[in-house]
Amino acid sequence: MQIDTQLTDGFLTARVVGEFSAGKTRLLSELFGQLIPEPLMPISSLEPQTRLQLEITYGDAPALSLVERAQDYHPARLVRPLDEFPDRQNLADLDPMRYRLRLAVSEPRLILHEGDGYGGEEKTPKRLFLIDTPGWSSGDDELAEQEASALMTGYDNLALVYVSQAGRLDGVVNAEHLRDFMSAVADANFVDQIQLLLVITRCPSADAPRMEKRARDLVHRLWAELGRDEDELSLEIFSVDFNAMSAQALQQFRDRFWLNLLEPLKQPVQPVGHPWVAALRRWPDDWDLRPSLRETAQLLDRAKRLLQQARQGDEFIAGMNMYRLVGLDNAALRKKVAIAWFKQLGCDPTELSQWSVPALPEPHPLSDWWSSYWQRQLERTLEPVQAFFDSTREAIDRLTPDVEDLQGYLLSQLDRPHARALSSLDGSFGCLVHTAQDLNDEPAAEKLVATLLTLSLLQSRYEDYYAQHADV
Ligand SMILES: Nc1nc2c(ncn2[C@@H]2O[C@H](COP(=O)(O)OP(=O)(O)OP(=O)(O)O)[C@@H](O)[C@H]2O)c(=O)[nH]1
Ligand SMILES: [Mg+2]
Repeated sequence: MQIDTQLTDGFLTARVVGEFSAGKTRLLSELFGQLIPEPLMPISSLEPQTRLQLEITYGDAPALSLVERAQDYHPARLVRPLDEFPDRQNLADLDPMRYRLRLAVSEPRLILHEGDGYGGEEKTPKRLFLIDTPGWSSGDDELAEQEASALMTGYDNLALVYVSQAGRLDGVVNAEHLRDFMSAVADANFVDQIQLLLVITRCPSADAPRMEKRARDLVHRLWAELGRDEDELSLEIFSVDFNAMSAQALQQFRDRFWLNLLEPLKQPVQPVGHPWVAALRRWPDDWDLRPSLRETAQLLDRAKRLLQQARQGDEFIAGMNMYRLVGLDNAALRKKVAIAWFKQLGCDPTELSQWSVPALPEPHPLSDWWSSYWQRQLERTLEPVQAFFDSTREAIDRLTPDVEDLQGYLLSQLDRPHARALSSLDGSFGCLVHTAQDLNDEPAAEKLVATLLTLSLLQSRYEDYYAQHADV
């Protein structure tokens, strides 16, 4: 159920940038909260911590892995899955320009339902990436410094997020980093307008208006120094203190953050639902159960029509009698009766044994259920029908000129198998197949699957109950 199908990696990213210990990783963790299980929670600490870029994107179930991916437009190669978030030391020998961590969370807002704009006409859903980057250190590690500045912007940016501690906003180091950052912003590719979200962490709420104004003035001044126009820049400022926020304030912050982040997409935000719903809606076309449901119903209908043809009133081979068979030997007599039988049915019913029960394409997530329940039930339902036609064939093969009353003979042989076959088609599985045809008009894949599974449970329970009490 949880296999991702049509969803592929998009090129669009939102990078989170800033000095070491600014609160970049904390911001992302707070944004996803309980969607990230404890062992996979990214590590925030008071010393430089993040070493590899951490891409957070959509997955039906939470998962963390080490991937090789130098550029946003390169496919990711899975190096190994991780069952807990590694600390800086454990990643020390990995090249940050080549390797990244990838954290999948079931946050539907990380799905770009109408694609990332690179598919041309084709708008297949894509994964959006929020990327946590290593912070700038205090300047004594030149290599780390270079890496940090190379990772500031992405190939195509939905937005860039700059994080600074309130207390460091006016610091010299931060001002220099911010200047570098602003010139990288000026050169970067954006979906629409240049979109900058600035988050001030450890900001006491009393200081918020003052800090926000200072931050805005600073950014605008640096932007003007680059010779750029204020109107080109869409700037949104947030001030938070994650350690002192109420649950309600945190939720308000999250909502406002997401709203601003996704704003350039101008795509309706999808309602948050069960992750299976999203997974089921992305099933490839050939996983659709409807054609197999229809085929099953057609098979049962065909069997029913043949059974109805097979008996006309009390006659199993209509209009035939011993008078019309006078003078024939055993073989000729049986042949003539068999031909009349085929004609009445409009086909050779021995073909019935070759009727194929529809199978699901491999690897369908419901293939076990289908083969051990659906196909099995269908075979059981058709068995008495086949048995009836086998009995007819045998009754014809036993015919001799001595039989006086042909119809009486056939009736005595076939009355019960025929009734058994009809009632098998009208049994609980036949009813389920009939009812399930209404699902052909159900547009929501998850409702179709849920209804079908519920009906099949109901049918199984009924059969169990019936089997237990049938003898009483
Ligand atoms: N009180 C308080 N602490 C915060 C806030 N934001 C972050 N912190 C703390 O600051 C420390 C650094 O946060 P991180 O999220 O690790 O910072 P970072 O920017 O990811 O740092 P690097 O990965 O080293 O670049 C952690 O101990 C956080 O818990 C905040 O709003 N208030
Ligand atoms: Mg970090």
